[in-house]
Amino acid sequence: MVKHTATSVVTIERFIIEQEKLHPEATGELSGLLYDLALAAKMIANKVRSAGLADILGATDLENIQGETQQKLDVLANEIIIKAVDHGGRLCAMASEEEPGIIDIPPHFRCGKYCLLFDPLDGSSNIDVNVPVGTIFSVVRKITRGSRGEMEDMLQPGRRQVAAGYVIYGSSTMLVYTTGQGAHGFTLDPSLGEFLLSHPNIRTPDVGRYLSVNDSYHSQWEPNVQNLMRYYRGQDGNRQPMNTRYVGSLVADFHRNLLGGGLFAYPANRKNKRGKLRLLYEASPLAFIVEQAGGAATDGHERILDIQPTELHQRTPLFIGSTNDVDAARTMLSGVAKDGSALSAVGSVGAYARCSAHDVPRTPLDDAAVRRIRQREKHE
Ligand code: AFP
Repeated sequence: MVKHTATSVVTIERFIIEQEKLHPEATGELSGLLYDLALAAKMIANKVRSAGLADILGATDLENIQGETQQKLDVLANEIIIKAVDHGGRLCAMASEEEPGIIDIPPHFRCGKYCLLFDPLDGSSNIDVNVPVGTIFSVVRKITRGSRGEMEDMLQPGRRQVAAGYVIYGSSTMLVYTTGQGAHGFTLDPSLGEFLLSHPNIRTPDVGRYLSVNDSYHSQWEPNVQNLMRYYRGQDGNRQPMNTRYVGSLVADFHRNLLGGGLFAYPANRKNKRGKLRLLYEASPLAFIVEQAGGAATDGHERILDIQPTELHQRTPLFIGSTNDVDAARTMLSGVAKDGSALSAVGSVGAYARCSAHDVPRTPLDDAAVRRIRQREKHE
């Protein structure tokens, strides 16, 4: 792989082409799709940036499949993505968080070997108050025989993704993506109109600094989730308290934690038995990215990337971010440990060593490693 220095200017196009060369068998279809998505992201960024100026704010009367009120920018972003990718001959079908069923490729366009699943504008209820929003996408390979994509193609576990990414429309617009060779971030240079490589090979810290969770659900959580949150906050005396930061816009919360280290949690609660977030449009693509950056993601029992989806708009509880913090969730929610004291009893400050990318069981850290982590936490 080409080594880029901090001063070399690398456009996303150049980077995608360089990555493609690592696969001699590649046909260029995935590269073309990623480039089309980058173009869609620039178009959406443009709309988001001028949202306060144009008369496109506020909710429409439409309701999406989740029963939530759609914002006008959701509708626009959805259309922009579909139009940017439907004609390139790379896709056989699409699915969007904003649409009830599979989105077919128009009959006059050629079908390709990939399926795209996306959330066009996540966190859109925040648009009116100028809080960052984002786009999330996931690409899987077609597995059925016909030329058109079918439900079976869409309902694949996240580990089969060939690419995933997100775009954050914040103080600057950033696109972060992976094709399974690390997670790489690009910042949009508005004067050039190009995404430039700004965060090559992102690595997320093993132990998180931030905890992102909506506390207003506290009384609706199961007791084991309440205990887990007490542990993260250092209230049970078993770890340094994490800093709470919650934007309420998944991409913004995830992005901060990916770079700074931390855990985003959206547990199930009494009202939402499967949580709120969607497996295919939100949890799976972000799980692919976080694992590529050295982090992890679980629903509390199972690795997110191993969950077999059964429906397009399936929801899942989500604990995603720094590996040791995600391990604490898995350990406490699956009943292996009831509280943080049990975690430290197995030789951890909420920290388990990673054997490899995702294998379980994990080995407890040795005493020297625990001392190093405690030392590091003290200095943070
Ligand atoms: P909206 O798209 O309706 O704003 O929902 C955003 C979101 O799906 C995700 O981005 C947030 O993390 C989460 O919901 C916030 O949900 P709560 O308001 O229940 O905390």
